[in-house]
Amino acid sequence: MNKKERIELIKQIEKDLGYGRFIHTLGVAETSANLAMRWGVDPSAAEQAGLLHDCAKCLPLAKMRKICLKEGMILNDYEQDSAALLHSKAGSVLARTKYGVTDEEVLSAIKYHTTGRPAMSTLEKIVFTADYIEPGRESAPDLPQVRRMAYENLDACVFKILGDTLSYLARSDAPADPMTRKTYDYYASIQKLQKEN
Ligand code: DGI
Ligand code: FE
Ligand code: FE
Repeated sequence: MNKKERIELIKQIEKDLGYGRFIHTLGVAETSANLAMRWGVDPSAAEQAGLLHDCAKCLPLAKMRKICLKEGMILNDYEQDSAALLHSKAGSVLARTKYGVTDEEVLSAIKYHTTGRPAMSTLEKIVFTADYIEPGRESAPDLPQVRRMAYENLDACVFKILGDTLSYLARSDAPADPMTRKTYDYYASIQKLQKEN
């Protein structure tokens, strides 16, 4: 994004989101850019992904479904009825069609920001993590520790977030998407490998 595109995007996002969601979005964008500086990826791409990660969040579920289906996406039974899961997929479509994003890495970071996926790119891990640790978040367990981990060991941080998310879903009787479990299992193996070496 150049300077003008950045300003236009922030203006547009402010219009399209509720104010609370907009403030969260700014937190995720700034945190993503900071993590990008720490982990050696393009801060501008990270900021763009952060700004757009929840761009579909304020749409009705039926609209999210329509956006995904029009794109030929096949939705599983968990996604069909869950705005919590669908907004990231619909968001990646809107980022391209409505906000003109062409960078596939950015689109993918938006698409997987809720469930993650095995073997995420650094940018994907950054947006996934920034969403959880941005300054406006307050309810997650061990936040000070998770925030520090994000700057020390990104894979360990992603694993911790996935574990805590699965516990939270179990406590709330919400079904975990198979992708969230698969991502957890993958990062569990990565952690095991890192500890062995
Ligand atoms: O959109 P945000 O609220 O900023 O954050 P998010 O995109 O990470 O979505 C968070 C919500 O999604 C949170 O309430 C937990 C929920 N979630 C995360 N993984 C899963 C999930 N919900 C279901 N049903 N299944 C999952 O695997
Ligand atoms: Fe989200
Ligand atoms: Fe978010």
